[in-house]
Amino acid sequence: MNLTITEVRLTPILVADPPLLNTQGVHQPYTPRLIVEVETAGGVIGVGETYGDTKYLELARPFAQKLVGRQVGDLNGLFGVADEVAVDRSRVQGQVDVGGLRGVQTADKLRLSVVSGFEVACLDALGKALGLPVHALLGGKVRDAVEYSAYLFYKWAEHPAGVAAEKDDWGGAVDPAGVVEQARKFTERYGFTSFKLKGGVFPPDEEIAAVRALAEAFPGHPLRLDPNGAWSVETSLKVARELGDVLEYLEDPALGTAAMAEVAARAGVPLATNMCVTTFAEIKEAFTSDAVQVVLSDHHYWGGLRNTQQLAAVCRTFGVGVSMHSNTHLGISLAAMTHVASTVPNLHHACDSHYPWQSEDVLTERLTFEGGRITVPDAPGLGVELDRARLAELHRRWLEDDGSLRDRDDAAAMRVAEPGWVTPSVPRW
Ligand code: GKR
Ligand code: MG
Repeated sequence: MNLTITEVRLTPILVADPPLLNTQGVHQPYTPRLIVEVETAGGVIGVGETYGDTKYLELARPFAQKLVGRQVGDLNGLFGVADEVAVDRSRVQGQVDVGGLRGVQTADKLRLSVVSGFEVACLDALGKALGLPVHALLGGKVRDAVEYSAYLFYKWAEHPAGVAAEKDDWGGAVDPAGVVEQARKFTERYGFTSFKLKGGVFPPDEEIAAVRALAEAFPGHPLRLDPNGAWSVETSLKVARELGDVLEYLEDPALGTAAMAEVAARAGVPLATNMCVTTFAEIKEAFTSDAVQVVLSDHHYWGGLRNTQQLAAVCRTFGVGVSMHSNTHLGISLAAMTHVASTVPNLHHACDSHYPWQSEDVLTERLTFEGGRITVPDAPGLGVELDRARLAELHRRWLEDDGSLRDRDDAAAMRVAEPGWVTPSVPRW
């Protein structure tokens, strides 16, 4: 069996996305993703997926070239390749985007997000070559199905008039009744039993009312609210007081570890984060100050599936919970999330996934939720198959774009409806 990498293909694509609202603005009608294919001398092809904005592509392209000639099983070596690429492209180092929805975006995090796409593709290829599912390569599943939560968003019925977009059948949701209606659709279509509402969009009292309405409509079901750091410490504490009896956890109410620690000390509800603990370096301060009780891992920016397992082990050591964050993603990433989640013993909360919002995919068969769960695939590799015709179509969309959609920009999309909109740089409420 020859496991030498002979070719690596990168295919940037644009995927349809509904007008989902968050504190930065609204999702654009199409969002970029990058599909990675790693081919071995033995003719096995592994697939991976990661963020597809230009800054990721600029790192992924030289990375791909350096992979040729290496062994597909040399997963630790991927981090060395990432370092080489970063040194070659030193201008990317130090690039920082403060206050993004995924926390501070350092050069290191960009690098790790690129590594994750290649790591997943290598694991898929290795699994296919050995006839083993990815979860077996990660030490074996400890559960047969992984539970996901319904990821509710305030949403316009359509993208603004005049904006080219695909239609969706979710309808609008801009008040408590709309949120409950959306939650019902999620339960009918996918059987989810826990719910997360993306907040930070409307004044906190309106979002409190929406969560209360969910609690009445779905008594006893786990609920979460995530304003992506849009609130001050005082506002966070007020929301915690008013919703403490129905929340499983409050996610990133305030921005930064210090503010989260202040909230956590008095909130009386657990705090979760995908914003203030996004790298290993951020763990010490957050855990020693008790700023967070649940870390939401995203295997993309944590640097892959094996790093996600390491994060879970650190969380276990400190008695901190772990679950999974999601950004707009397709089935390859969902399969990767499901494999790694199946191997984490201390996973006690349903994982997030945007997948139901994505009507398009690059797989021959979509992954399906049953009772809010995805059965862990036991086929070799990730257990998914690339639909090349679909991939080519979505790539054509990327090629034909004038550049305005190749980098996700929720604030720019919001300005179409609200000229002058700027993403707030301080807590909005
Ligand atoms: O898709 O609008 C969105 C979310 O707000 C996403 O960007 C966040 O990264 O889902 C994420 C979160 O939990 O913070
Ligand atoms: Mg979040």
